[in-house]
Amino acid sequence: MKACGGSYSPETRRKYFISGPQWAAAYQGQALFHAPTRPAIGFEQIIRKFAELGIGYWTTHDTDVIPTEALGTGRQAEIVAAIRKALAENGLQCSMVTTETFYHAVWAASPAAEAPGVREYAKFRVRNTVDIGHELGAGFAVYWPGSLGYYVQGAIEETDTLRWYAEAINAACDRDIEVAARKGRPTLKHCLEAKPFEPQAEILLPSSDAMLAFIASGLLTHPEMVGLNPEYLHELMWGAAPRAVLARALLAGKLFHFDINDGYRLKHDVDIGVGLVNPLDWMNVLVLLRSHGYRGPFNLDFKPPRTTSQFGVFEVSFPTAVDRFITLWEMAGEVLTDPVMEEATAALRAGGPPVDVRDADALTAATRELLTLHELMAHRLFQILVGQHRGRVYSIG
Ligand code: 3MF
Ligand code: MG
Ligand code: MG
Repeated sequence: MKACGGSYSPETRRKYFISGPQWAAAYQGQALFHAPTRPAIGFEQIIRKFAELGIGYWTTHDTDVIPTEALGTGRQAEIVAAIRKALAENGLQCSMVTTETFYHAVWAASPAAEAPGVREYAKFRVRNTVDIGHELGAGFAVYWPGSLGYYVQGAIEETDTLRWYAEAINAACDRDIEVAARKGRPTLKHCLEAKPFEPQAEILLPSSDAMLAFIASGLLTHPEMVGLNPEYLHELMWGAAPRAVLARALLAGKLFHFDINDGYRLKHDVDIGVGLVNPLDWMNVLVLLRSHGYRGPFNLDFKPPRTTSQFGVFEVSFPTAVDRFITLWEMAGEVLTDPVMEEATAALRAGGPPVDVRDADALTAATRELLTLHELMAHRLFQILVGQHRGRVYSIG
């Protein structure tokens, strides 16, 4: 780590709205087909480590720390009090809570299963998560319906399932309005997170765009409270351009929260640390977000590799992920004020010399040379990424 250099101080890291998930730090390396490679670790230790590193926000599933059978009981209240204490002692805030609706066997047929009892249980779970969120001072609630779908075709009716799923989201929003009013707090921002596959084979809301359509479908009683938590890799998984996905969310006013990580197109959910696979695309994503005033949260939803030790999780995985994010964010700021990019953008927007706008051939000729700037701009972005714009050179002599 010393040889790598370039680390930001915890004080600097705390200035960014970067959150550390309980589940990412506690991940033991037990991916599908893999046994764990790291020992278990509790929330007190994780919160303390995040504080030392300068990760100012903590996020959690309802069942990351509270056992499923303790949800909604006095035991939950005790655990939530212990979490509040740990957060306060370490100067951290809980920014987001999320309901686990994919792991427990009760979700085998999804949180919107045919059985009315399962659906009532799903409502209990999301309402209870809203309660926990308000107790912990969170501003966001996330829903990842990873089991909303099927393995075998024709058994479930998609329109019924989606209506039933909407009922759970409506229950969460109604509870939120009630609790927020009682506590004198703002309501939470409810964020849907899409993933195209895994763990369910076919997923009913597989992309952020599908979720935008769901939010606008008329099924939600409070669509204004519901937006998106896109995840960078989840969009790559179906072959999308993440920046274009984010642009569509921004236009709809629905970019509430963002899960940051990296990985490969059209592959499974490898959850690699932000910027390790696609740093150029990541820089460009942050250019878009900065230019539209999005300032977070940025949730580190990655998985420290199985080859990284538990010591390495806190000495290498988390600090390097945070520092790459900060570097990419600052580079994105440089892109926005770069004179070459500014001049090229202005020239492109000015267009070529005036010609008859009904004459396609004349228009083509007028902009032909100008459009070479697209490739020049891509080259300039690469130079900014590797520092050549500041005079870093590689050639000898
Ligand atoms: C799955 C995910 C999830 C969600 C989490 C929050 C474990 O691929 O990305 O992380 O982000 O469930 O809703
Ligand atoms: Mg995620
Ligand atoms: Mg994921």
